[in-house]
Amino acid sequence: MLQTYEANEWDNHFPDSTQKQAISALEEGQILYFPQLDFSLLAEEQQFLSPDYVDTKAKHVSYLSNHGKLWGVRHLTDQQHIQLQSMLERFARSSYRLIQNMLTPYTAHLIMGRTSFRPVEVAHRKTSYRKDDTRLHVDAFPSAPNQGMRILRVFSNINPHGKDRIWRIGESFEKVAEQFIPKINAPKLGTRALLRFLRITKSYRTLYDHYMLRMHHAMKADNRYQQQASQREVRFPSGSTWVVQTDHVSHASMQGQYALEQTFYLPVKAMFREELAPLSVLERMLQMKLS
Ligand SMILES: O=C(O)CCC(=O)C(=O)O
Ligand SMILES: [Fe+2]
Repeated sequence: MLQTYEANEWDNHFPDSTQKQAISALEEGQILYFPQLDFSLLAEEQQFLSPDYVDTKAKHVSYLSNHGKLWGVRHLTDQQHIQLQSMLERFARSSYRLIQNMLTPYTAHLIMGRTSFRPVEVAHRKTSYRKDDTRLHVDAFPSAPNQGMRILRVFSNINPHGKDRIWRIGESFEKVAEQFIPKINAPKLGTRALLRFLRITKSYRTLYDHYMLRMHHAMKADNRYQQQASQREVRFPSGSTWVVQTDHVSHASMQGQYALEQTFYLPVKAMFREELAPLSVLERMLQMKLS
């Protein structure tokens, strides 16, 4: 479930053999775990270790490196806005370097997604079931269809009080899909075009996105499944970093405060074993093209 690496620098170079092994592990649904890879904050960034700067309507602070845009914030002076933005930019760049060093063959295909800062205690967050990440799920974003691309994420626990971030990891993607996909109806005619026309979705919601989103909702809605599905608790200590493809790995975030996260998108064609992609698994199961 976890593949552990002793690296303690974001620029650490990994030999080819380690990289190959890491890519295989990742594509098979394992988590690359770096217990000593700490993201340290600068002195002036320590002030942001408080939930006060997150807009109450948002789950966390978000940042788009390519656009230099920070949102989901409140109570910031202009100077603090710049400081917080530069903290997220530094994390975005560090994460990119880690992927570049560890998963070099992916780099040419990698698309930079959102960076987030998560200073709110996970266990206390009140949300609707669909937004409730304390329930086992695979990631699928309602307004940002990824059209089959892989979701590759880097998380760092930066808790200053030594508190773990606690996840549950569920069963394999195939097992999840076998249980939920047969119960999901095909989309209604015209709905996906309308969502795009109204700009509710940022790009066209493909059949793949439809099934992934419905599966995400169905998993979270099923209380019995949440309790009875085979699962394991995993603790990520403060000062550790992990890399995971969250569209493939069933996960739930149970406890923890103060994390940084970087999302990347990766086209399926960049994978060593394309047949392991959720897109390929669902296409085999439904016996049709989904992209
Ligand atoms: O914040 C976390 O620990 C992960 C939450 C989660 O499931 C997600 O962001 O997809
Ligand atoms: Fe998630």
